[in-house]
Amino acid sequence: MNIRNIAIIAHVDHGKTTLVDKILHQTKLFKDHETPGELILDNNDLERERGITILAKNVSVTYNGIKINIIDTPGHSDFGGEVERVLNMADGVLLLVDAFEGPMPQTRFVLQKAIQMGKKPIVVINKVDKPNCRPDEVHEMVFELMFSLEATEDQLDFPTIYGSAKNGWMARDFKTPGEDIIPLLDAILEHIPEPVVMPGSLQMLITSLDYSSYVGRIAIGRVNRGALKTGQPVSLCKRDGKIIRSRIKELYIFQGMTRVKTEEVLAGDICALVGIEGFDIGDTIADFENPEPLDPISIDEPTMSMLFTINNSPFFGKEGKFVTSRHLKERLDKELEKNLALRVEPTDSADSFMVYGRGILHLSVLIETMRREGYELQVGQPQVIIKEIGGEKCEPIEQLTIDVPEEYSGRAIEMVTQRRGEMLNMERRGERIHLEFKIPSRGIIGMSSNMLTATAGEAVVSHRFIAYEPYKGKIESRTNGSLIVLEGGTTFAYSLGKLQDRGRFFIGEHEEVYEGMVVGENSRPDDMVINVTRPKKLTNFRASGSDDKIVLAPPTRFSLEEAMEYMQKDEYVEITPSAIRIRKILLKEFERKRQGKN
Ligand SMILES: Nc1nc2c(ncn2[C@@H]2O[C@H](COP(=O)(O)OP(=O)(O)OP(=O)(O)O)[C@@H](O)[C@H]2O)c(=O)[nH]1
Ligand SMILES: [Mg+2]
Repeated sequence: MNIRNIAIIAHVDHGKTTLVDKILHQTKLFKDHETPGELILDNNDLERERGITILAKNVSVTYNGIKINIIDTPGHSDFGGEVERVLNMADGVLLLVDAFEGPMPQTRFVLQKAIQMGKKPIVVINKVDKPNCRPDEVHEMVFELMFSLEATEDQLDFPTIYGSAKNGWMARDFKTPGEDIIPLLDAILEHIPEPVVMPGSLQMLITSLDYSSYVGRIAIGRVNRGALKTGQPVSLCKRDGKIIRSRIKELYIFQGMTRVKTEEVLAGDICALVGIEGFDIGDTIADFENPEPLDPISIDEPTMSMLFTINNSPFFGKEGKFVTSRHLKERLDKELEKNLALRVEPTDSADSFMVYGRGILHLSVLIETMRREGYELQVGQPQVIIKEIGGEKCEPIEQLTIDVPEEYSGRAIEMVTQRRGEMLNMERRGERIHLEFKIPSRGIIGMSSNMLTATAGEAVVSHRFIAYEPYKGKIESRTNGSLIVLEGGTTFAYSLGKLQDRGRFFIGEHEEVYEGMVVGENSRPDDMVINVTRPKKLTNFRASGSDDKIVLAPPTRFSLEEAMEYMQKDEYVEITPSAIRIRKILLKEFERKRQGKN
């Protein structure tokens, strides 16, 4: 069969999408006059801006008469479940590893899944153009990692390709850079097995989905046995054993970056189809008369929850288009159609919903998308999901790695230990120290910005969920209180200037604020209410402003994720298309005092 199915897997930022890009270029998908730019696959706004892949994507190219279906996967650990699922469509993987960083937590996770599922790996040591990279050492590390993951003989006998996806070359040997990525394509044809097709009636596992507002949900998967035809009646085998009779309306295969309509798809190929009602990920599309389901696949359980509520700040409705609880509910319902790891539950209040996800990034991507669409909302502090397992209170635990220059390693270790992290390993890698810890997810929330500050921006931090373990006890969170606005209005340099020694500010002069808004961080542990809207009193002798050239320190501006990690339990983050503000849930000081007493 003239097909190869591969998934590209790696830790975040190791260069997967860049490589897929180059493969698409190399196989002359683009006519010379078309210049689609870089990272054409990261095609939604957020992916482009942040340079990360959020959703796995299928593309396909033809090389030497053979069709290669390629699945580009996200590298961030919040989306690990997605990678695991789409591996079901592949026979082999390209494991990309950064020639400088070497294997990272997510490398281990995705590789382990691929090894367990029996996929044949090709190792690509990428970014060999980086100064101080160490391809040989990294190669050795990958081998050891594979060995420790109990790879089979055949898997351990992996071919290795070196190169620079960015510079558009791949070669068997990193000392002799090439001009193109042909050596990688050759290795794929040579080493990745073609799909094995078993005899039997139709089977296709639905492993992924897409959503279109015209046709609704689109099922994506690989035809395991038999063939699919347009118009064909089929059975949909649900996870719970139920069988729904259905018919295929439209069939598509992947070609380059697009999907093309087709009449028939044979076993071994990957396709997308429209017309099946009521399917979920993990269901099997099977023969109409004689349905035989495949084993269902599991979907990651959420590990984090957050309250979503309508905006009820004094600035409600000023900046957004969609602001009511009905808007919020409809938007969340729509999201559930395609965001597989997301759960939404109603609360006692019709204005609020409990939203469950895989982590800060997973949830912040949703919130950021909503604000761009014109929504206003508020969110509560993210909480990890505590479970009772065998009568014991358990919490999510993560593996955390930190790479820092030696001089900062002491501070990094101290910070992690304070948050109930346990050091597992420490080794020198060149000028830097590589640290490995086990730590409750709770401890990681809010840590990364502090870690960067403590290490002069040098720390490379990475973490991923390992398992639920017994609760590790209280963790001290932020040790600074908030600076809270006493009276709404416009901020003045005069009043901000006088308060500069109280802490750091999140706002500058001439900004609109409201009572109860958090505008800074107190240098002391308690909250403090301050007056930032008082102008300098005019006197008869001088015109205002002439004598007070106040120099304000530039304010700290939080990104959405930073704000989510920074906020306290009694605060909300207010999100509108034009602003991200932190506020007290109770805006008036007397209300907060009264609640504090109860
Ligand atoms: N120096 C160097 N940089 C590279 C190379 N390949 C990719 N990069 C850069 O690394 C960054 C991340 O590349 P991506 O291709 O987006 O990485 P990714 O693995 O798809 O990332 P996620 O999808 O978010 O997991 C980009 O800034 C690339 O330009 C390379 O060979 N050398
Ligand atoms: Mg990517």
